[in-house]
Amino acid sequence: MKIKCIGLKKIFNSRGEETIESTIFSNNKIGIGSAPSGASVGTKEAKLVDLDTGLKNFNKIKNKFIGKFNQEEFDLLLMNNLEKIGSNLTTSLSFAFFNLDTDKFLHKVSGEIPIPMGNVIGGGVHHGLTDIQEILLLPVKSKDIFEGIKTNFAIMDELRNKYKSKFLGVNDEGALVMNFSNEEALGNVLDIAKKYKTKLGIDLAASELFSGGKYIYKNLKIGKEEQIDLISQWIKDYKLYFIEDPFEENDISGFRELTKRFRKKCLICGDDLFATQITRLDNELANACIIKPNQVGTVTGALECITKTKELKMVPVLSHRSGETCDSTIARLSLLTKIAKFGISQIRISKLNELIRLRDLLKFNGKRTRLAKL
Ligand code: 2PG
Ligand code: MG
Repeated sequence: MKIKCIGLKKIFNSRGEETIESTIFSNNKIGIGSAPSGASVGTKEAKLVDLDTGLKNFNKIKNKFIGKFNQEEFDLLLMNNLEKIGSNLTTSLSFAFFNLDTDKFLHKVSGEIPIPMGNVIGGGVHHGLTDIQEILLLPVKSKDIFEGIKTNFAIMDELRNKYKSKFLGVNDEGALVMNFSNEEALGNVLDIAKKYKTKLGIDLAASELFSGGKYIYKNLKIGKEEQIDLISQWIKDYKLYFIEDPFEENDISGFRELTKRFRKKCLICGDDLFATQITRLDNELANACIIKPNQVGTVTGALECITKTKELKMVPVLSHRSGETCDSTIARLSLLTKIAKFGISQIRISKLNELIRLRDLLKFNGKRTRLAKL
């Protein structure tokens, strides 16, 4: 791919924060990409640089990016300059390059569309009342992607209507803010989800709860051992099938013990733990891995992590961030994974609708499409 010109501009994400949109011009093609941003950010994520500094530094080296590249070469050049330009720029530029031509990528994928996993109740640092950052729905019995998205919306609607007086609004990710304790939230969602044959998950984002050697909840302060017991109890009581970051990112023994106990029954998933870095992957600590391209900084880094995750017999989960734009690159990348964690409502719908579009495109290319099975 021959790059003729690159344009960068500031735009806004769903939280009203500034981010970068990159436009890359090739011979007769244009690729556009923008970077999301997290609120519960792991310490192992690719380096962020203040946007204005990143832009200033990129302008000094922009010429190096004009010419002929493939994705790996382009991304390597970006990573060599990560310290100066930051992951916001590298991600948006890498997405833009990828979007110049997605035909080859789409020819390589199977017809499997990932299950849309979305958070119905939100809390933690994404704003909300529960300590649990996300209560997640996994419509595993849905026939196809359209039905899966519809099921998540139906459960969300039913929950809001049933508990009208407890509904306080929506949070950063468009999830409901409900006046429930953690256990009430889990129990009430489970009651409704059961009717729709939908499995439940959580993202505890536990690094955000951990301080001074303790996990600190609104009404509870516990040590590492008790945390393992609490999560084990929740898995049993609320039939949790997916548990993301139940421990802070350095609580290796917690991850190891929970995975030992439950690896056959459910997905124990590392987000801050692995930070989409292949060198951090370990299938004794978890059997699933969150893939967030901006944690590693490029499409190439994310693809490598998906491949390694599969080699280790772990389940890769392509995920959005809490601050998002309408960029739908991750919908395309998620075709290599079994679960797409894109939220349910509001701006999140841009990526979910892209999955519906991709389903039809793949069908048009002669592939037999189906929703992934876990
Ligand atoms: C997470 C994400 C997305 P954030 O923790 O998995 O839901 O949140 O982007 O704030 O890290
Ligand atoms: Mg997470």
